[in-house]
Amino acid sequence: MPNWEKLAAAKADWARQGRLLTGRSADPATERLPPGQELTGGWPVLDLGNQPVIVPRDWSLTVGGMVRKALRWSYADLGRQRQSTPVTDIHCVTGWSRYDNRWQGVAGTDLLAAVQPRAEARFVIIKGFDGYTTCLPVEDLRRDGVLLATHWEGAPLTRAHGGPVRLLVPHLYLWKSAKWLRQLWFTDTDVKGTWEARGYHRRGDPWREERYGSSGR
Ligand SMILES: Nc1nc2c(c(=O)[nH]1)N[C@H]1C(S)=C(S)[C@@H](COP(=O)(O)O)O[C@H]1N2
Ligand SMILES: [Mo]
Repeated sequence: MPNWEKLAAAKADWARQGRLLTGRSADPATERLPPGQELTGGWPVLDLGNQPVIVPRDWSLTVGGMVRKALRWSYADLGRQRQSTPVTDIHCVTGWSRYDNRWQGVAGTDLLAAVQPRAEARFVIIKGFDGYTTCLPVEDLRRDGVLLATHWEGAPLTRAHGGPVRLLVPHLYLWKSAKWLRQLWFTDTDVKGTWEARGYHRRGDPWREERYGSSGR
């Protein structure tokens, strides 16, 4: 069995077992560490195990679907957009959180302003160059700290962490933050991605412990 299938099977088991669930939700305004999480100083690497080699010259992002202005940005195009430098915590569904990450890139709000999603676009399907997919409500792209990230702690994002460009959605579990970002596709339907199809939650809010499958959707 390839390694990623072992990981997928293990993580599907965790979803069935409800691993790490405390049964408690928390208010991000008063509790910095979401329920069931542990603080880490390092930055673990988690992915399907086939980290694509993409040099900035070969990277581009396509954005399409239900938008008024579909676009394709090269790495240089991305660098010409307004740059944002949020500092965010990150939270992985496997149980670790890391505080105070300094990022640089293009804010989700600036991307939305450029593509102008149509009113019927309610979700965005996100694809990575390794074949990974995930899906989010469009309004989650408007939140503070959401970024097409090119830099972390003042240096270009490493390949292991999704360089040259990854998505960052810091208010949701990190599986929504696709590495080696390739495409954003706006749609009217919620589509299950790599982990959502294996028992993980459609939205993934750490303070609500939305680790695993949501009911009624
Ligand atoms: N393209 C891609 N993005 C991905 C993944 C992946 O396998 N492929 N794994 C996700 C998961 S499950 C996690 S926890 C985070 C891990 O990011 P890190 O390796 O930078 O910590 O990336 C997410 N983004
Ligand atoms: Mo993950």
